[in-house]
Amino acid sequence: MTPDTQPYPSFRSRPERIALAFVLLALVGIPLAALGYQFLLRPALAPVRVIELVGRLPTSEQGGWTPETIAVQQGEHVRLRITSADVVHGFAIPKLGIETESWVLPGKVQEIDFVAEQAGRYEFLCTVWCEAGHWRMRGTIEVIDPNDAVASARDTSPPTTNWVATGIDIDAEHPGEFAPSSPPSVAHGAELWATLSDQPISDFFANSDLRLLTPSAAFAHLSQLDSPAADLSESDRWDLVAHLWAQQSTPPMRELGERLYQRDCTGCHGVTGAGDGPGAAAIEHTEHEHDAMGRSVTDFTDRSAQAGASDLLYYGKLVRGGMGTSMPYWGTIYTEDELWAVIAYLRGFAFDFSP
Ligand SMILES: [Cu+2]
Repeated sequence: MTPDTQPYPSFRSRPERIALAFVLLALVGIPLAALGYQFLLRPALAPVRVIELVGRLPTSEQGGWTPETIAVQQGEHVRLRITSADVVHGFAIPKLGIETESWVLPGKVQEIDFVAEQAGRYEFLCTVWCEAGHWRMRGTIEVIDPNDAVASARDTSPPTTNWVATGIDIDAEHPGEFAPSSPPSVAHGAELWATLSDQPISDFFANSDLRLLTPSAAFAHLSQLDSPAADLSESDRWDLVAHLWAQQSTPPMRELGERLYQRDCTGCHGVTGAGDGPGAAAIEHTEHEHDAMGRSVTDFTDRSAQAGASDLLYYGKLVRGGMGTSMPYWGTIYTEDELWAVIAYLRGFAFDFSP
């Protein structure tokens, strides 16, 4: 075979081969060295700020987290060493996406390494229902940007939607004028909706913000509108209402809501939403009798109460927290998306979301 007939050029001389080796080395070696520096050498060289954090039952002396406030520099490499002085606790800084992998056990230390990139004030909390005062096991971590005092002081609470302006009294009882006698079926409601294709109804709901409306009010509208929906049975109309509410969220959103609810709310509201968590009884006996408003732990399986509650009412309750009760101000802990996800999941205690 002569050189002219070869289909591809080849490097026959020794200097050419050496030159090629150098080119390849540069092409592969330089990015590798940069990555190695970024992910191996630099973290190893950077100083790590170690913070010891101890959890104690809130009712004990020095109860809660010690320390309760932590300040770190933006971009600083922080290592939290978390332990418990008494019972099983949990630990999370929800808005930084930080959570211990498992329980915080007495005598055992869990380490969490992180770099806080965003200046601001973040709440951390216990994620295991440890006793009636569990909700008090919270503290704040402040991430300081030395060049931006405003950013450092920024509260990470969600922007207050104008639920206050709506004049909703979030502490009042709010039974629905109408309520379903059994959990309305989202799946059946979707089927009915598809067959209705009715202009007055679609127009009405396209122009209403369902977050401001109660299911009871939506049911009343369906019953009054001059449309075939008004001729449906009561239970069918409730299925339509459930379908409309289900449209407000997606399955992944409700899954997120479920994770948060099961982690943060079951202590008092119970696994099935019936307001019968281990904390509920303790609250009734200790705090509740001092609660001038006479509130008790909300039972989300109470269909009348759910029918009378707009999503915005739940939003307000979550953001503000149950002032004077054991409920924290979730507004400083959850993101806006997380707040709406929890609300979407709560509806599942009254509506049947099964396909
Ligand atoms: Cu706890």
